[in-house]
Amino acid sequence: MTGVTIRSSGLWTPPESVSNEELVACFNAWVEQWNADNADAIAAGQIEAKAPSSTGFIEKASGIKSRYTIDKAGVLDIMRMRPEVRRRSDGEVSIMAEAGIAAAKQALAAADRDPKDIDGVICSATTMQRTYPCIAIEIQDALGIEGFGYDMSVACSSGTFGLINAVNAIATGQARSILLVTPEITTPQLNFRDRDSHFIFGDVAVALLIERDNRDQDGWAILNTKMKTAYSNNIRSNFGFLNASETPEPEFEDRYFTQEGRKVFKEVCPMVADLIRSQLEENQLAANDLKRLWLHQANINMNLMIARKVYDRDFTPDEAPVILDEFANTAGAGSLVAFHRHSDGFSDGEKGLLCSFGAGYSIGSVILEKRAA
Ligand code: CO8
Repeated sequence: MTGVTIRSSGLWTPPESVSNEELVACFNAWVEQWNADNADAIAAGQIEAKAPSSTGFIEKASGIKSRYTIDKAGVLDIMRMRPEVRRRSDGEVSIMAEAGIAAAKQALAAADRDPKDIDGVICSATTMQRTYPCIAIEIQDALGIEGFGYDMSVACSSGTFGLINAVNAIATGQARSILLVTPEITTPQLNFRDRDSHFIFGDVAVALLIERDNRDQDGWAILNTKMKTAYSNNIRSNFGFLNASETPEPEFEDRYFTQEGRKVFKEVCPMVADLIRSQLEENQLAANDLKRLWLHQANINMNLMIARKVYDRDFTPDEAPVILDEFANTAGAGSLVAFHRHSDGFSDGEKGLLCSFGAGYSIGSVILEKRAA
């Protein structure tokens, strides 16, 4: 379609990760303490006792076994239960930029490219740690890239929507090459005292180098892109710049991620399967033409259901790889991390599909074809 290629990818993970066992032990210790502190009110029927979490539930309901975090000690401290982040001066590189730069450097090295080869940086992530200047421009500056950079955000579809923006920029001649960076620092946005969601997210950064197609070099040609959004409050965060001015003042917890997980599951799975099937039809492709689906990584059962609907047959783990066990949900980065980790074994001309889905609702889907030099 466009003469655009994903040339390479890069990944950054924080050095520390938290297992389900560690997370649940902390949560349950906090619950025990909370119930003891509120024993009289609970006994009087004024408030309900809190229920413990369980590793068995988490693994079965989500497929998650561990998650990376920027600060394990803070997450597992029952007096705190959120990462502790040292406030950096304006002269220091920001946390999101630092994570993004590490992933971007890996993508550049993998393709043997230099910052002078890059025309623009798109930083696309669920949330930015500040409003301005753009994280993308900070990354651009740190890498010594001429040209432009901008931030964008479409929750869990941030990675694919960012990729599609990069594809469009190259296809229209605005740029010859773009670095897409998706740093997802999610654990500070997660309420580790909420039993329904305390296990869901992890921190990561992923980067893609996107260039004009060049058949002489390895890469992944973009055959087609598709985006869909449909408004829903079922996944929401009310964190924003108005919070400090709002009357009445929002609760501290209001800044966190919340969701109606069951509704999301029921509503999003058919939307995604329908979109992929119609995209394949529009491109005269059959599901069996796809060697692999790199799906958004929110929940293993969602991925199994969507892959089953798309392939309309049993499929192997290799056809729809899952990275939730190690990474948990990494929001907009998930499908790109699955691609980064599992893009081996393709011959020239074989195809795969990258697809994200999540808050908004939003779906971003991209058909790729392997170019082997
Ligand atoms: N331990 C033990 N039991 C539990 C726990 C727990 N931790 N939590 C809930 N339970 C219990 C419930 O109380 C319930 O008990 P009962 O049946 O007695 O009432 C039972 O387990 C079942 O509860 P649920 O129905 O809630 O459980 P589900 O099977 O639906 O699983 C999931 C919950 C895993 C959340 C599942 O619904 C899910 O993953 N849904 C899809 C959600 C999804 O994809 N969301 C996308 C969000 S990501 C996104 O879009 C990006 C947003 C931006 C990210 C920002 C970064 C932070």
